[in-house]
Amino acid sequence: MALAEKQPETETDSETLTDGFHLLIDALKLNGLNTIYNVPGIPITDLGRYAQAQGMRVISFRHEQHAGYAASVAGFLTKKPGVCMTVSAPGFMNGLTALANATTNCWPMILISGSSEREIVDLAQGDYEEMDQLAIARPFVKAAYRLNYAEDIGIAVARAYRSAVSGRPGGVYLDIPGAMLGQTMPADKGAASLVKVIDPAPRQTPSKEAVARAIEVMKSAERPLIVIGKGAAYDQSDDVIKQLVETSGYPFLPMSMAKGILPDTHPQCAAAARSLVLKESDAVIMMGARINWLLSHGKGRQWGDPGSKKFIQIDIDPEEMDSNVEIAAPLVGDVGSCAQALIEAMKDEGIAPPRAWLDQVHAKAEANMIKMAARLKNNNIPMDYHAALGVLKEVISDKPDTILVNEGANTLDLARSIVNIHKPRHRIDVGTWGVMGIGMGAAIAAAIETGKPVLAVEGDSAFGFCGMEVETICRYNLPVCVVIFNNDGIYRGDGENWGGGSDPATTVFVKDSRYDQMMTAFGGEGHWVKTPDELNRTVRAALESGRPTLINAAIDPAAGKESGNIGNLNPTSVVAQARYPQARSV
Ligand code: OXT
Ligand code: ADP
Ligand code: MG
Repeated sequence: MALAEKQPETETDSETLTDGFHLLIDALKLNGLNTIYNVPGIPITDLGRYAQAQGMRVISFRHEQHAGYAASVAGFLTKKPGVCMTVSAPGFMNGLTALANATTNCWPMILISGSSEREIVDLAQGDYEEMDQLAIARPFVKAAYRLNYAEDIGIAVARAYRSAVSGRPGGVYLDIPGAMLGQTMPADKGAASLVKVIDPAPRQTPSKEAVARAIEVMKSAERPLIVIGKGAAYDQSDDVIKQLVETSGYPFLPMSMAKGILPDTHPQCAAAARSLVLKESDAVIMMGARINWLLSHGKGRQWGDPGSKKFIQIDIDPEEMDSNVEIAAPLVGDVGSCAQALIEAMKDEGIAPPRAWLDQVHAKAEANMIKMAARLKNNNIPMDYHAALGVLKEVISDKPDTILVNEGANTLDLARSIVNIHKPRHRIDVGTWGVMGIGMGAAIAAAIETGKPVLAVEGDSAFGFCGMEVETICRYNLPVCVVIFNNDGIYRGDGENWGGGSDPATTVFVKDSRYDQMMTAFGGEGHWVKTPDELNRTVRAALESGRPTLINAAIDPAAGKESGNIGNLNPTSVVAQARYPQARSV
């Protein structure tokens, strides 16, 4: 339809008219999207105000990237698209990183950005914050839509919702040229134009043949394993997953954000025997987990002899099959339906792993846990990671409802293996990209969406990417306790300038930085702690009080490893090794 035919009505009675602002708010609310994570500015400042006036929760951040991370985590936690709203060009670009991260992690999110008028953008006439945002968003999302007419808002929001959550979830971009918001139309026609999505992510059951194929693999398995990924956590079929694991008797290995679907303390948990189960297993059920870099692409020494195992893969996305290794039994569908189908098909098939395999896994896990336990109870000053995490492990065990947010390198890798998670979706971390800076957005979304206490365990570098959002935490008075593992740097705080100059090393920060004062600056609690005992007392007090708190925990600058557990991914060369003898020791 031509633009001229769609000009707004001319009545002035605000009772009988509605506008783009209100239709957008009504469309979101109609679909149960009641929270917006945003940074205000032209042209969406009033949209945020009106949304708040209409009863929506509008959480304003200091930077769009963190509003975006919060929206994506809201999507992960709720199975509904998290909504982030930004201004045009620079605000949009800031939000786009988070939108791309949502797509990468398979989390549903809608980024709504204000934009300049099409006719000016298309002729590149230099508008305020001009950018062809729709085109730029496309490579990073499942779908990107532009809204030119207020009367299309209903259908556009429905399409965005459905695109974000159906099939493999991901990011969706919705472009709203500022003038569209001001368009008016009769209120009754506007109300009739709204669309409530029905069954946007239908359950998807695998075929009988596919299930039979999987059962054949399971029947011949001598050393079976179930790898559970964050797609399973997202699915929220916690009881069915538990039933499958317990009925099969298979050891299970949780990927980091799948920890807690079954508690890490479950007798079948093989997290502490990771190397053994990956290498020695002969049949692996992948459940909502991609065989990507986090699993060495299913190849190499970690996985034992090539061809030594068969894979069954449960995934909502058929294209995921055979992406890295041959999948003997693809089960395309949602985790809950596939797990249920397996449980039913397993009956009377006598599927049970040989005792010897379970004993072997158990013995390895026990040995690793005993080794670990011995390291957790030290009182070294300065503290090392193990002592500090030993404290946090006990705290989470006593308060299992606490949601753990975790980022950094050593801070991440050690917390993942040390701190047990007891409930589903109670661990949020750097995800598939290993991205730093998700911490404060994730903590804010976790607190807002669940109302539960949040413990954010942050490397000092990781925190630096998002630290200003402590003001947001204070402003909304959220029950978030941030613990910074302050080792004065990235990986370690004792690096040196290899050129011998007076500039600090590339990986070190100001020694003994008072991050705690950032929280007190905004009215929260701040503590600088140096012993496990002080850490224990202050964290427990923070979680009990629910007050925004930042605990600056002094960690030995020499305690960390270069790149944590993934130092092997750093490129090097014989030239570099010869030129810099130091390179061999980091
Ligand atoms: O079986 P074996 O014997 O092998 O033992 C294993 C387990 O069985 C055992 N285990 C246990 N033992 C006992 N008890 C229990 N409960 C237990 N559980 C497990 O422990 C071992 C190891 O087990 P794990 O951890 O499961 O296995 P592993 O081998 O590590 O698993 C492999 C992986 C790949 C699955 C795992 O390592 C993983 O998930 N890794 C994720 C890594 C990641 O994503 N890292 C973040 C990125 S690093 C880097 O890129 C950083 N940057 C650059 C940058 C980034 N990322 N982003 C942006 C926007 N810009 C720049 C930066 C700047 S990190 C970083 C900052 C770092 O500094 P900080 O100050 O923030 O942090 P610090 O390092 O603390 O200073
Ligand atoms: P992890 O990092 O925990 O290993 P990944 O993010 O790599 O997990 O994998 C998640 C997988 O789960 C993706 O391939 C995605 O398509 C899939 N997935 C997402 N939601 C569902 C669902 N409801 N049912 C089945 N698979 C799902
Ligand atoms: Mg650090």
